[in-house]
Amino acid sequence: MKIGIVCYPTFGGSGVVATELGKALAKVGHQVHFITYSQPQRLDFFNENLYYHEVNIPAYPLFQYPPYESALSSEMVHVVKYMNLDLLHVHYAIPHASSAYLAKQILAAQGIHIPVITTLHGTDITLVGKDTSYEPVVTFSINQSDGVTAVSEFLKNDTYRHFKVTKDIEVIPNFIDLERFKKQEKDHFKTAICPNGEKLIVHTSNFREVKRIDDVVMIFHKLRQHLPSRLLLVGDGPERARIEKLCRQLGMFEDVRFLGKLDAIEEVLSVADLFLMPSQSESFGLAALEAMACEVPLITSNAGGLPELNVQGVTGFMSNVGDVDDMVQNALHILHEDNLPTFKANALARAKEFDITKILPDYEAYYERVVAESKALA
Ligand code: GMT
Repeated sequence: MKIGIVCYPTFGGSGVVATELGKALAKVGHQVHFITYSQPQRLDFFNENLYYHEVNIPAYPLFQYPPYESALSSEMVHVVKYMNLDLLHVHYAIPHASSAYLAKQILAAQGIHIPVITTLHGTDITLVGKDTSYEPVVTFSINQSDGVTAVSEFLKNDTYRHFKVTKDIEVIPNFIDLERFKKQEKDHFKTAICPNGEKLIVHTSNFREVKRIDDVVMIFHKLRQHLPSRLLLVGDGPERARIEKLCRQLGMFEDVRFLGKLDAIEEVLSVADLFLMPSQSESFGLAALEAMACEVPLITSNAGGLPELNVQGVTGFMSNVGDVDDMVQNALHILHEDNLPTFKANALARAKEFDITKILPDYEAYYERVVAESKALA
């Protein structure tokens, strides 16, 4: 199949899923065309089936806001037409699904029919999409898509709860490449960070409010009063400066390291003992799955789709959002020497259920179904 993938190219989970999906599809022989405004972060290798088309947004002094959506629709039209695509798969409702709708109409006027699949990732629904500034566009473009997927049952139900969506939504969860995300021998790194055998706690995110990084810091603050430990914070975003200040105020700056954005996150996860994700809302929790694949158990909130990933008392524990004390008690239980090896093994076993080789066929089957249905309707 010839598939166009439209995504945000940055470190965000939706861009990571879209890029890893495209890479995996290319490896099994599909031709994949990425259409976005800059090279996706994880599009980092050559494959004869992979193409990258950059959306060009000409500068014009009259525009306070460059019309990215129009440029994106135009690029979709060009790529569908000249590369003869069978399908457009857009990740994130706004503006990708709405731009795809426009591209589809332009192409239809030229006698070309292109089915569009929209994948909902979370914040496009749970946060920004509900805002009245976007809601009508989100609802319309989901309903106009030929196929819609969501990354968890939670997100599917939340979409139906908050939008007048009439389309069937197929749940296809996030996945993991276990060849890349696996525990590696990085003991020198562990010794450098934890020279006296301290436990290593890790959090990775894009440092937005929804991640509740204050809770990460407070969990660690309380934990280190019982157990010698160190905290690694990976990623960057709007909350980082404030969180650095908080760590200084709590007098624990020496035990917390901010690593910024890292490509080789699996190397850090390889030496971690515990992963924290106390999010306010989380449609799936890809970063937690990456940790599990590297044999790291979880302390998470029970928000959103996290109960579909983290198995209570098996791969880690979940607590109500903001219940820092409960999270600390559970962290101490996991980190106890008698328990840690079992939690680590369980985390890996659970991650294997989301192996990309298991999830990829679900996407392929869904593509074939949607293309066949839309041909029948054309
Ligand atoms: O987690 C983020 O803040 C990034 C965000 C995004 O919009 O790219 O990730 C969302 O999509 C991921 C991939 O499907 C999910 O694993 C994340 O749970 C989801 N984030 C939230 O729901 C907050």
